[in-house]
Amino acid sequence: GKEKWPRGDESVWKEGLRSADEDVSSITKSIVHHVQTSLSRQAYNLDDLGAYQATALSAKDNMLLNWNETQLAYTRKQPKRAYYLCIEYLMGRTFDNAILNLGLKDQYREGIDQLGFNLEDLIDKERDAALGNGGLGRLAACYLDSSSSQELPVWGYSLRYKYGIFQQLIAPDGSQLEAPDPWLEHLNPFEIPRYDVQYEIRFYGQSERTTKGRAVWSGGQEVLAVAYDVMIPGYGTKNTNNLRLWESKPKRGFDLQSFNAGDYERAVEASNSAEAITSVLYPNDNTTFGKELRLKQQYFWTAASLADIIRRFKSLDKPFSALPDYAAIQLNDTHPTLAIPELMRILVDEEEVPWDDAWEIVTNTFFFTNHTVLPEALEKWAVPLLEHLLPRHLQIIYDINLIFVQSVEKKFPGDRDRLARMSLIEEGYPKQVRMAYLAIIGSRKVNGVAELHSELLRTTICKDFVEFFGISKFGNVTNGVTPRRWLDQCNPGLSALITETLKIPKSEWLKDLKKLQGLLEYADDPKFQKKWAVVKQTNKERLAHYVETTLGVKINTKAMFDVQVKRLHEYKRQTLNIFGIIHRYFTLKSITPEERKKTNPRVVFFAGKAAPGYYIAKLVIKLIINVARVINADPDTKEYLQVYFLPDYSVSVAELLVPASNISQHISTAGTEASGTSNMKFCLNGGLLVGTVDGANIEIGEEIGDENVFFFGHLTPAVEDLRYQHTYHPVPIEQKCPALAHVLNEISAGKFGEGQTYEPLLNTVRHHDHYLLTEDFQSYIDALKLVDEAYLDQSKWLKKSITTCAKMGKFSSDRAILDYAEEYWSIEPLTVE
Ligand code: C3B
Repeated sequence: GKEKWPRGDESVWKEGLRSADEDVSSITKSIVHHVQTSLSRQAYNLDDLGAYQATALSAKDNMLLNWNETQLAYTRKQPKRAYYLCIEYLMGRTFDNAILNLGLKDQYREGIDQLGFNLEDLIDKERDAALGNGGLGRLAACYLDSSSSQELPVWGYSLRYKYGIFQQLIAPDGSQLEAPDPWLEHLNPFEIPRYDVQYEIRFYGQSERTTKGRAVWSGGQEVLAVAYDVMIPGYGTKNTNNLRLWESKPKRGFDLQSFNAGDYERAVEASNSAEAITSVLYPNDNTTFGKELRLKQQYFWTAASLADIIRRFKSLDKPFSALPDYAAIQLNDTHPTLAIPELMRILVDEEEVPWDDAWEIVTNTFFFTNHTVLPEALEKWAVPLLEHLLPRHLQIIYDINLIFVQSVEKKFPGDRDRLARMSLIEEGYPKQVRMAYLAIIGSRKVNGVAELHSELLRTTICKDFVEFFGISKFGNVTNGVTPRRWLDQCNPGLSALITETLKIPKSEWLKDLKKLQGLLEYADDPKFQKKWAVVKQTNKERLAHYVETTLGVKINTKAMFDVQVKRLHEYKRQTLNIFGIIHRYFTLKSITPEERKKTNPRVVFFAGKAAPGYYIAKLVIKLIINVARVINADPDTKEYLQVYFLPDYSVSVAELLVPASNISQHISTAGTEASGTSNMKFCLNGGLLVGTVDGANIEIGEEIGDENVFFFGHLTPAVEDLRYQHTYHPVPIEQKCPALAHVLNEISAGKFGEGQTYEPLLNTVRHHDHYLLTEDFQSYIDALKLVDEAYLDQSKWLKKSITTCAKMGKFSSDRAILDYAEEYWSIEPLTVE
């Protein structure tokens, strides 16, 4: 028969539908409406926070309309979708980005002005959504922006942590202190609770094998996963994807059985433990911790996400063998690897798919990205813990392993060492499950995040697996960053200059970043260089203003701004930087005032958090702060060298620092930084790099020309040999690198506060020197000398700066996400009309 309108009168429905508020007067009406209703306030008692909330709600309405259209289009057209499972999304602020992507920033600015507020002040009222530690989480956020902007059907899945990454405070003695980040304590205008989307997630209990490889898992504890949706607007398109965050809740308000038995306390305890699962983000970056609650988080999130994906797939009424034609699931690092045994469990135990067919489906649905080769970051879970928390999953892992090991034996008969090396189970007390190996064998393809890193994977961690599966399973997708947030939004001056110079609409180059190459013909043009320099200077003053209001210090904005901002980690070598600064300070002290006047004045900024349990990293912060204290107060040198540690680094602080830098430092020991992504952001904003031949630095050099990067240090192939020598044929640091030895001795002697405090840190360099500071120090100092010389010739410097920006097109996350879409997920753009 004829299709009927679902309910009631279609025309009444259609009349009720709202359209977007795109002109200034509809925008102000919508804001006033939200003040009146959503906030139940009035013009008379509205402060900046309230005005921000009402304005954000109005922007949310606009996004929701597009979000609805997008989801409807997906439901109707049933394209293959990709699901990006990442345990961290470091989103930062949403409002500014939303109105930019909607193309309504000017209209909102004017509307807010008419209502008597200032747009920038309102933007500043938003708290960062800091559900991530560093690079991995920020990459996920950039990829969501690009997937919407490129009109790709991609959904993100993660956890709705009640507390994001901790707030960093600095004690008077320079120690890092941690405070919770209650980011949800005010209304969050950008999330939609979906109380109708809930799944029950089981933990503990017993698993009993039945027939045909199946089992029944029962008992234990059941927890509810409730969905919260976050809209991801694309730039210059209606396409608006979704990030679905799970919150844990007790299954019933509290455990009735215990309640009836009169044990109220126990009942409340059960409800607390359910809620604990999504209460806080683990603050470790590039290390594992092995805590039961973390494993619970991983399973809770992957099980809820898979239940959701499978429910959606089942509504299509297709056989399970078609799952890989409708869904690609990206495992971002090993954190969601339990999705592999979980999908096996759903298919085999619940849907009664034969084991081999289920495995075929699994290995065509999942894709795996590795983000680090650091051994301390390779996840392994103790077998007894898994057995206790997820008994059925452990059985499945054992079954997968048995079949896998048999196939290895078949291909390499009698090679027992190989079997032990490749087994999912590492022998020892206790036995451990190697999550990376499970992710490799359970996925269609595996990739690293920069050329060097992917090559290191193929030759180290994945070597045996390359020999078993063949090389074509192991690819590379070099990371990228979104030019919307990391240029247009954070550097409006540069964005405007680029648009004016290229003489094309902003929307064109922002979505096709290779178009920046059009700037090359102006790289030598003095008039253009002047404009370029003015933009940088304005950004430096904006940063100086921020520093003045937060630290209460005035900064010389005429000096070169030198920035190192990233998580504190020994492999990232903030130590090299601070030791270099001390060396520079001693050098400045040793020359005459006349000679000093000829030097290049430098202001060095550090920022970054240390994991709360990472003792050495915290000592580095303390050292930086105490060195800064001495240097900044020295009347002989303070005009030429200043050092600042900006507390509580965040996405929003990065948006101030990145556009203001003249030079930034990416100086990890060769072979340790998988990619790095802030290196891309600095270059995109015309900042130059000092860097090692590591991660994406290498590809940046290839694009912009090695002569435009200040490279230094040993190369990856030398690292292993050097470490061997340090261990077995150590040479005293006084011989190996006298300049560095002098720096360490002065620290020991108490030049920067109680020397004893720093001994454990200094000893990591004096003994073993795993990160090879003594090997790279001299070449680092030499590189910085070249930086100084280059900066003194401003016209040459500006040419390098313009050329750098112009050639950064490759590093747009649009390129990266399209690469995943084509080479991995096989999904296609779908334009929402
Ligand atoms: C990071 C790596 O340390 C960076 O080199 C890389 O650019 C980003 O991932 C994105 O790929 N990383 C992280 O932030 N956390 C981890 N646990 C592992 C890697």
